[in-house]
Amino acid sequence: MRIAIIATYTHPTRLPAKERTIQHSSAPELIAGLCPEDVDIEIYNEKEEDIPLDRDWDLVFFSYLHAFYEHTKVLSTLFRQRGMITVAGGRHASYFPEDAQKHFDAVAIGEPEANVPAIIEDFKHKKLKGVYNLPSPGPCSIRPYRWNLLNFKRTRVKLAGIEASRGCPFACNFCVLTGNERYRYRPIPDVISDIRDHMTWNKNLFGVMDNAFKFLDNNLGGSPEYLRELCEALIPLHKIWGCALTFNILRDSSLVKLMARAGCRFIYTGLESLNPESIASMNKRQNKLAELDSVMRLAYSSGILLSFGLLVGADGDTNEYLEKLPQYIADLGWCAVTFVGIVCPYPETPFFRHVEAEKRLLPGTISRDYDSYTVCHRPKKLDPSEVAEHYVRLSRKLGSLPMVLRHYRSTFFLSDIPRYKSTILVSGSEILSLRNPVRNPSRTYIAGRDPIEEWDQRQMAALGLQPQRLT
Ligand code: B12
Ligand code: SF4
Repeated sequence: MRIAIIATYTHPTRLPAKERTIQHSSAPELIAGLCPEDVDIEIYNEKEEDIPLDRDWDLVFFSYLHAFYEHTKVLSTLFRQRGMITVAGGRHASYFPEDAQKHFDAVAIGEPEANVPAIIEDFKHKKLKGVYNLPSPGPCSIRPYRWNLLNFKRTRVKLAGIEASRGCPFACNFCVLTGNERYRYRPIPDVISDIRDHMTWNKNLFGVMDNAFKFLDNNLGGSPEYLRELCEALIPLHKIWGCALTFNILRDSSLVKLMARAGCRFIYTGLESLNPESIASMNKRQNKLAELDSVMRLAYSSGILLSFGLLVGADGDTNEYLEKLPQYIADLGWCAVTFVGIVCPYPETPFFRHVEAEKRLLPGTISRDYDSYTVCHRPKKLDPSEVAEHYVRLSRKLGSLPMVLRHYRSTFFLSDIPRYKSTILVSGSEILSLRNPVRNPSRTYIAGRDPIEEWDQRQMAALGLQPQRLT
């Protein structure tokens, strides 16, 4: 039996662009680990590689987010025309299973640990059902990912990823987890044995990524006690790792130092905004803006690169704030921003319900628009076109070479801990990548105004597919 597991992707520019990046979906390796050992498995990550449309598999699993749905429907329809059986899974499929059932043979809702083995068993016996929604045994049932299927010659800057927890205890109003996913974590011995006994290492780039991995968790610091125990257990492994976590952990000096001793070299935190009114509107009160300088000092002097994500278009944002944002960042003296996006009302979030009730969603949005690079709603104090203009300008400004040089200058000499300096050097490319989403001058970044990818448009017309309208 031949199985393909594909994480699909469409580029924010809506051009047929590929990107080499550390950030990939790890769903293919996870799902491969749930398949029986005697099947042939191929995994694909469309962010870096094209999907071969001429290959033959018996069963194709797709993992996709909202913005990749139209494209994934096309791929599924083409494969089904050639007799292959397709399965949809992931956050969008779980929220819109009825829509997905029109385009895939089966839809898996929620976590895959019980669903995937059931799908394969039913497929073998020609008894595939339309929907699989088996209760999840939770993250303690996570099996070792099939990292041995990663081909670092194809995905050259990918790092092996692992989950220690799922969900998040916070409740930011724009986050797809809020109200949908409880916070739970895995037994620490399971995490350690996965890393020690199963993980594979990327030896590219003269070894700067060797023995390094990333935690995929939305918030590795969901329980500070758990994180402390996890770090203690990681110390003997002598690995290098990165993660995403929340501001409250960054303020805990003994925990940040312990993380550095355990091999942590990079942390990503959703700072979202330097505007207190916007922070309050997002229900992101864990972010203490007055402590920004001290948390950065603590992280970098401990040997950890701390990078931030920013969102524009929140309800407290004004033209004045967004115009001055680069200056606010410059005044901080050091602040590596590696993600800039537009606040997105994902349909399963409290934010969507809020702007929908106030009739502030833009008309004519389709799932392709829900990518955090397209304005889908009308903020309280800005026009959608103003949000788009600020977004493009900020991405260019914050993703520029002078920003990288300032980042290097302000952080390079702050620690001598092994592999700190190489991490700082590699992070320059993540800062420059802020420009990648805005490399299409004909894109307006406003929902309903930009056509979807040309190839998808043509295929959809030929196959009779309609985009999924969300407003
Ligand atoms: C790597 C990553 C990316 C990669 C790959 C995206 C992808 N296809 O997942 C890139 C860089 C492309 C990306 C981009 C963005 N991302 Co991102 N990303 C992640 C991250 C850190 C890890 C994803 C991952 O590999 N997880 C591990 C895998 C195993 O789990 P999973 O993908 O969540 O899938 C679970 C289930 O859905 C299910 N499942 C998934 N696929 C399938 C398939 C089948 C067949 C089955 C049975 C089950 C199944 O199994 C998993 C375990 O329960 C997550 C955080 C997280 N912990 O998930 C955010 C996350 C997915 N990203 C998010 C966001 C907001 C973004 C961005 C807007 C920018 C940003 N802030 O990072 C963009 C825009 C994406 C878009 N255009 O819509 C949100 C959700 C977005 C959404 N649309 O729902 C998340 C949840 C982070 C968060 N809490 O905000 N991201
Ligand atoms: S802290 Fe991050 S993962 Fe947790 S609810 Fe907020 S945005 Fe989502």
